[in-house]
Amino acid sequence: MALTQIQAQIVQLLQKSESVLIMPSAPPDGDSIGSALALFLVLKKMGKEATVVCNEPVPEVLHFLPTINVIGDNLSASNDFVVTLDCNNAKIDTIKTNLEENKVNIIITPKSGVLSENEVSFHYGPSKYDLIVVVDAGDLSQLGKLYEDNAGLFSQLPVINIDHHVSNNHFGKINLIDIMASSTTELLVPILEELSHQADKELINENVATLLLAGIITDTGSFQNANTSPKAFASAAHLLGYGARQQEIIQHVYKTKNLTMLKLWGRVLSKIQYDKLYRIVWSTISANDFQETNSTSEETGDIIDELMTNAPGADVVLLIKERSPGLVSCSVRTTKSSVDANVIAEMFDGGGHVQAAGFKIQSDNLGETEQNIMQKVREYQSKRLKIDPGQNPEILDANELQQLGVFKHPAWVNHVAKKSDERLVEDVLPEIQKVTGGDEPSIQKEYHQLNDKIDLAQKNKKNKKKKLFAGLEQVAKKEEVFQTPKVVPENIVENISKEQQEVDIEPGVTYKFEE
Ligand SMILES: [Mn+2]
Repeated sequence: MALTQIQAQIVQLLQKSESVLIMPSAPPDGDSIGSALALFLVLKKMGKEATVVCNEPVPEVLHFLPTINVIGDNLSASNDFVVTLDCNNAKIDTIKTNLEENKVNIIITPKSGVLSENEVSFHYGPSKYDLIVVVDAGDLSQLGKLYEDNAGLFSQLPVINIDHHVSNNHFGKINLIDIMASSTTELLVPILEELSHQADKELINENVATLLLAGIITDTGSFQNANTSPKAFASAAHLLGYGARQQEIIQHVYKTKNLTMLKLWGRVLSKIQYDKLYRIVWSTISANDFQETNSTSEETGDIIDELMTNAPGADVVLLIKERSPGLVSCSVRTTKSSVDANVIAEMFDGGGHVQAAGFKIQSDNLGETEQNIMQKVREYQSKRLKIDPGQNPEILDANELQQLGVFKHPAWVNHVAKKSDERLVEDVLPEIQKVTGGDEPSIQKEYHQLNDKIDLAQKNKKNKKKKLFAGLEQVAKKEEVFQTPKVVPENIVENISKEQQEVDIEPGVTYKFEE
């Protein structure tokens, strides 16, 4: 397939460069890390120097990714600030420096002639890199301190910006921005293939393919989010052809939910609120919640997405977190594309996609910030829904929602989600392998058939969700309840703890309880 002009420029620049600095957005996710490491491996195979740096720690669920250990957290780039003096008009006799409080004076004595300010210029010292590639970041501020501390580097070196966020502000010299792409890794596939083609050797091995597929799977929520396009399926199928280890990704990302995360889930559910009038579901996580459940803000990634599947009737889902002292962050999801999460996030100087976005607010008062956020989001909704501004919200709290049976027991949700992920990926992906190489109409047709399949799988998932609610109090207090029932062949579920004997059980499944 012919490359676009921008893709071709990127290929050319990558080929020309010798030492590339690769920067994923922070906090890192499966897509930003997958993109950065896939590019790293390919450049290394081309015999180039490559460095990946990220400002924030990689979430533990992603530690299985190949070559994850190469990611550094600081830049050894030169920070030298060079003052240059043009000596055409005067010969130099001596140069001295002296320190005066917080200033340094450079004293230059001419042998002959006169020096003037016109002869002085400034620049940064030579860098060990010759190119910067920023992946999956809408804005340079998403690189955090690494950008702030090395701003000079960014004006000195060419920057390639590869991203799929609506909010991307085209900060690069070359900008490959496709908001229709499921993920940044999807955008990298044709570029890495072209590099292979021109190098006349295969640069995409199983590890590279696994990294690229990890970006697609995590950014589409395992092909369930609205951004799952025909191209996402086609790219995924293509990557399987390269030997991408899809099971490994699913196993680590979706099937390993640790106890601390489930405890945090309990906290989130016990604080959930639903504004029926303005159609908003939200919850908060305080610094205390993180501390007492021994979890970190990196572990909240999936919570908002699972909150979504449990928010019937809501348009907007918000998760407000006290991320670090003085910093509150908020994840925004919308349940339909006519409600724009990016617009909501922009009201608070954040950004993202149409149905998934986020923002940060400097504040050390979570309660007050929550109120401010809710007020603005209600204003947004009142315009959309044509509600008289100032009309009182109708709020249901966790207990009322529990009585209505709206929210499910997290252990059950987890159990169902696991089973459904297995079915979705195992059933669907091998079939879309056939799509590779197909023309546009046939891809579209395949895609619609696959979509029907997914709808069916999701319907099954919903039917299977039983009212297995053992009480939110229990959720927050009893750790044992969170242990997911182990599924063994022939629908036998073993090692159910004593507490779970009180809950309903699914027909056709044999449960074995602990002694
Ligand atoms: Mn992404």
